[in-house]
Amino acid sequence: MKIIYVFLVLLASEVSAQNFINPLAIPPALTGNHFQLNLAPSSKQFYPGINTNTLGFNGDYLGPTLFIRDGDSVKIDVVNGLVGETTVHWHGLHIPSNMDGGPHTIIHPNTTWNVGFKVRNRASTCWYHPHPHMETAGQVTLGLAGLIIVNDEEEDALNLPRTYGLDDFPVVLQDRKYDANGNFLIEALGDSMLVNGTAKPFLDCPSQMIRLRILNGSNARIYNLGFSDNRSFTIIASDGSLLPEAYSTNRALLANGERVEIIVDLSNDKDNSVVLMSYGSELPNNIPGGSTVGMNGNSILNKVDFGIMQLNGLSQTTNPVLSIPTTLSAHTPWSAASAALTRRKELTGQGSVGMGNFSINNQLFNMNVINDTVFLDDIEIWEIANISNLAHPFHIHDVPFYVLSRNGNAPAPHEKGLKDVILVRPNETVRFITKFENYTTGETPYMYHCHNLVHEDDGMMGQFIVIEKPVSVSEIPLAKKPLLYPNPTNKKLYFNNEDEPIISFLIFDLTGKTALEGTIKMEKNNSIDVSLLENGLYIMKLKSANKTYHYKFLKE
Ligand SMILES: [Cu+2]
Repeated sequence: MKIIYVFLVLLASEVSAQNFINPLAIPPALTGNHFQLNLAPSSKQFYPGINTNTLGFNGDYLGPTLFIRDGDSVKIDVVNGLVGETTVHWHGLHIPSNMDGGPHTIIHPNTTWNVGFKVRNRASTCWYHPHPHMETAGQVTLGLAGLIIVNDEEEDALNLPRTYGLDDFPVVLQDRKYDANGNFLIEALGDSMLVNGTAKPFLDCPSQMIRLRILNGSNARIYNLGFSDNRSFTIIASDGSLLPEAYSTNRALLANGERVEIIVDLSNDKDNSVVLMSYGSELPNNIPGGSTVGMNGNSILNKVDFGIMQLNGLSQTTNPVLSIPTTLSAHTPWSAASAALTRRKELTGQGSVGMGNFSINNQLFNMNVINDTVFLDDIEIWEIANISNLAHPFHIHDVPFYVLSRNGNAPAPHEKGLKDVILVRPNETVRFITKFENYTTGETPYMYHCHNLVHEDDGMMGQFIVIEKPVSVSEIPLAKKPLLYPNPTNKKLYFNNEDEPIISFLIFDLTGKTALEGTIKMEKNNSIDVSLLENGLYIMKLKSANKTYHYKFLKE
């Protein structure tokens, strides 16, 4: 009982005392082109004398930082030493869907998943974490997450701090809640902080420009980052790239799954300390962490300003970075006019941080339903409208995007780089543009979802496939693919299925909504009556016993 009592006192002093007594753990760096990640159960003392059950990649909590480079071919062997199934998703990387580690790509216990891909990303801070259906929050809470640092030539050429662990530091933010035995509770909001798995951390820094690569690795809490003396800092990167221009500010709002790279000027801070804070008191009620009320959402860290980590200024390194460039990175976002279509996603439902009936377009995730079909090399605008009562961070796999507008306004300076998570507040509509290039999906769809891990596990997720743009009917060689004609049509679509009997069909519109479906009698020539469909473009899926064919047709 004595241990438990001491433990609770430690937690209660978290907010008020702000005593930063433990050196920040820096995850080991792995370089090269072939990595091995072993997932295994473990335990760790976050507080002295209290053992907490954990999961880790190659260790007791979190995982190593993987350094990869644009253009390189990379292999990762993922060994599942857990009791149950898992998947591992490479968040932010543009890679084939069967390597993406979504919920369909299960790694069974005691098996190895061999991952291989070519790096096609700009210099950025990405991360990896499990993505099993309905169990993501649980596995991430116990410790399964790690960073990926992508390098490229453009970033190499800039005078930026980039010596890992010396002037360039990973900062993984996680709030946690413990039970009376000191084990993690799988909940939306925690009541104490871990940074890189360190409680009450301090970081000894050279008194010069330092770079923090900050990941919000929390289940639901959103951080309003700033420093205890309200000093300005410089944002240099968003999720998927450097920003076009360095942006000086004294606050950075960081939602779940988002990354921000900041430069902090400590050149006048030798023998001085400054605390990285979350100014939670400034958050509105509808941002997780900004409200003191709500089922499954209570926490002593809510709606208050709290210290996260103390930076101590020590001596400078031999070649300190003392100033950074203003212009960082070249960006030419696709123009809205080049988009093939606008796809609207409504964030729907009502609830609180840790529970509710949140969904996307009023549809809960179903592993067997493809919500959207995208054509390879199409540029699309996605319009994310939050009509629910809570802010949600929307994340899309496969491709990073550029923000076009937020409630009609041009993106803020810190949202002008590539992103893969975007926070959408209630009554907000965010439009982003992206190009679905390089990869069709084959058997494995890509995901999009709310990155509040509790909402994601509860079904606030959808999936899309990327297929070759259907060629015109005249280009389809006979017998390879059933003929579909006439196209356009105003009444009936005929298809010839001499070689391979078609047994069913599904017609959906370009937003993925099913318009018509049915079965086909096995006869030589068949037709489908589409006269009741509204005029417009549709996708037709014809299924034989072994194959599925996709067509685009116009009803007029
Ligand atoms: Cu959500």
